[in-house]
Amino acid sequence: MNFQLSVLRGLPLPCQLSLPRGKRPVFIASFARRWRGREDPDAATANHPPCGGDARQGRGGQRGAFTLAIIAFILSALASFTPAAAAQIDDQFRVWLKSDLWPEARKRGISQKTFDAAFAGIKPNLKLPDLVMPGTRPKTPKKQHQAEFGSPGNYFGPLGSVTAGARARTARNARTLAAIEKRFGVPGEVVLAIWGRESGFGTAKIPYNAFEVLGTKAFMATRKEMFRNEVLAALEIVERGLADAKSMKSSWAGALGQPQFMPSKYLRHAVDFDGDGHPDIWNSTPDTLASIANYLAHYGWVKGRDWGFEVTVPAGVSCALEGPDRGRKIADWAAMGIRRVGGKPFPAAEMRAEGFLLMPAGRNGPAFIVTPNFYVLKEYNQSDLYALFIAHGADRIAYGDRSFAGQWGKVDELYRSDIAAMQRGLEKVGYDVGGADGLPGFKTRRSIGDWQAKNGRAATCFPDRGLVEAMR
Ligand SMILES: [Ca+2]
Repeated sequence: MNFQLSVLRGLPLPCQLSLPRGKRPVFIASFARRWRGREDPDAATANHPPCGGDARQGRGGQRGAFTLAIIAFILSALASFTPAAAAQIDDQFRVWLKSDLWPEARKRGISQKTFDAAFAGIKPNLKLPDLVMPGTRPKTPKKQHQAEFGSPGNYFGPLGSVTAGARARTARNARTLAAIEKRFGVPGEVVLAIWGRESGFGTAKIPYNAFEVLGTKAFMATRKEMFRNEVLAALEIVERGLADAKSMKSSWAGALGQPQFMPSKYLRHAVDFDGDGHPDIWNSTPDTLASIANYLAHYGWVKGRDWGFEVTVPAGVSCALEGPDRGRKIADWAAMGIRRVGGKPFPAAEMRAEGFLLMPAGRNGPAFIVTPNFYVLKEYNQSDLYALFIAHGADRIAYGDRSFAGQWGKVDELYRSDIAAMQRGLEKVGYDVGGADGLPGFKTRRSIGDWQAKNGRAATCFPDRGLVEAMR
């Protein structure tokens, strides 16, 4: 039943059958055939479109029966239609595998044996999010599937379980973590925080077959090309004997194992650290922890540098100065009046090095001076809040629980489509928002601040309803 409903969610209703013939998806055509099959002049539904404004309702007492007949018809049509539609998508998927994906896989050195093993019994999983039914157009998502760009303060809810879970595992993994820090230069608490955040230290269920998820998404997701590369990388993992196809479990987004690596990241960064020759990020804790550290090392983790510091920013320093491309010596930020919270000075070695202003909620939340290591954390997940969660969580694991000194203010709840519209408005008047994607990243935040200052408003560097309205 769930399966049928999930198929139906993505389907146009019968009133949308009048697509141009060339663009009509196969399964809609089949629905149309069935619909036409019911066009009996004697039936209550005769000449009556299933929805739309042309319903002739002049039949008085027949109206109730008419409505019931419509409902009965739709229910029976849907009941018989759904499995057929699903079967047609399955067929299209098999054709795509054979005639589209397989030739490219073969060119990349994947054997028939590997390909067949990976896709044996695999059907598209139509319950996955962000799918585009064959022959239809993607819709702009209104709801946020992932929490990273929601209300900033809410993001830190799971911090307690991550820090407690990490502390409970520190002693048990102390030798491994020390060996990892020695080899990769990444502190154990950072690795633990990522492990906890990504998979609850390996306790989270990672239930999907990676080939089902990646195959479905490469076939029919909004970002097909990205997933096509990932499914090919997943095939390479099997081809090289690093993992077998059936044990490659992933999230609904196709991220593998306890560190939640996409397959291409696995190929580049997963390492064997327990000595059995296989980088097993599904079952081996040493492999999982070392692979996380190796990932960060590859992206340039600077050994011996902190990730950053919470600070206070004087009113005279613009929030629009934030961003990884606007670095200054931390001593220069200090000279502008920026201070660490709690009264400690910046460490002397850090004062001489480069730092960056970070204000994830603009003037509406805590502020930070971060180091390049913060941006290495963002390579794991392109969200300031994610990186801050890991960084702050690592501090708590190492130094004990403490909260941010700054308060996360209340922010207007906005849909991504609202923010995207505001971003397009800013783009129209010449601001760089890093792409109108509905996500308030640093380019959007500082462009907001610059626009506000130029238009005589208080610079908050964060989207709000008033701004969305002003940009319409
Ligand atoms: Ca291993």
